[in-house]
Amino acid sequence: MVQLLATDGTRTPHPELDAALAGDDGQDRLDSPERLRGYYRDMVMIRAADLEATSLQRQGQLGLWASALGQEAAQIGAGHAAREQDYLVPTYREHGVAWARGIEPWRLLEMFRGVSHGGWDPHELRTHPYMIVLGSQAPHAVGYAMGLQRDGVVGTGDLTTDTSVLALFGDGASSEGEVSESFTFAASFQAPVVFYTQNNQWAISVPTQVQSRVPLAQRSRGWGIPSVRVDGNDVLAVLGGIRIALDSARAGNGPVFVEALTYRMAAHTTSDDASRYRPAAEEEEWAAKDPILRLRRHLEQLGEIDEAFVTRCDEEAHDLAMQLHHHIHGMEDPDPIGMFDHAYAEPHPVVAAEKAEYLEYIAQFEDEEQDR
Ligand SMILES: Cc1ncc(C[n+]2csc(CCOP(=O)(O)OP(=O)(O)O)c2C)c(N)n1
Repeated sequence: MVQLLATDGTRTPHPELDAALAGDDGQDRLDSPERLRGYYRDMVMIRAADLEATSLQRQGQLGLWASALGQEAAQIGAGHAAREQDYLVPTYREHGVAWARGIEPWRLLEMFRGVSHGGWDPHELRTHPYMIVLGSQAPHAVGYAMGLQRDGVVGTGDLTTDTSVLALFGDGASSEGEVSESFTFAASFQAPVVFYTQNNQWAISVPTQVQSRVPLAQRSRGWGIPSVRVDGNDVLAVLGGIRIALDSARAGNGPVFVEALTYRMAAHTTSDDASRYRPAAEEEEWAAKDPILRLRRHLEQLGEIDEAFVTRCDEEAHDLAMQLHHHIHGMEDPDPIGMFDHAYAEPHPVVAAEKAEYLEYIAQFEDEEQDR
């Protein structure tokens, strides 16, 4: 397993990843103190948003919340490893990835409230809408990547236009047939796609050992897809590992599989009680490997963080949580008729007929209202 930051924050040299973290010619290193502080702030912000979302669900303001607690490094590292033009295909738990791509957290919460049909413009933010169907990310990503090949934006040598796709899915989803089929197509066509599994150890109540008898990273090798396992609680290992994989794919070398070993610190969702199936000792063991604490220790060792910065991050995170709280509490219910407006870009006779029928249906309640 590739690790650059030990649990106590000590950095281990790694020639290949260190070179990847050097960044592009004429630009800052991806591990410069300023950027490290940025990743720290990102992780603190997204954790605060996550905890607030859980509270909002408990207050009846969200239908459900899938927490990414503990996976902040695996997500912030991946989000920043992608270049601007890359296309990301996320699951339903990628709040850190979304943050790194510039998606405001309230857009995620609106979806979990059930009042938004997608949340953001996937073309503008180069990030696909969340998808809850396990494994569906993989064929979407491969198809998109094959399209990029046909558009001629792979392997030209221009890092600002050559494009890769990052397909995100969980350890449980990696057992889905769709992922195997996607490996086949990606390998056959040498598509510019990186498959990325955050192995958070549990697929609801099923542990990873039951999903696979070998480390997940090995699974793609039968397809001839090279793979690497990185420490998912080490933001630099994730950042470097995925940057190398995406750059290799965009250069035309075909797909890569990256497994990040991490831990889902919370329950599967707010509908789940992890204490029913997960030993408390395991949770404690992983709490000691907290990704935010690890980066903070590293910054302390470098002498590049002080109390004032930590306090400022905490205050900003608190403000973000309060903004989310007020935004969600103050939300009006959307007009239900709006759901027909976003099915197709252009008018469609079936949707038009359904809309007319629905308008007629809700009109009867308005009549009843007037009669009363
Ligand atoms: C095709 C499909 N089967 C089953 C489900 C129900 N389901 C939702 S999440 C989940 C577990 C997923 O675990 P994993 O892929 O490890 O991702 P994690 O939730 O841990 O991030 C299941 C079985 C689903 N959403 N889609």
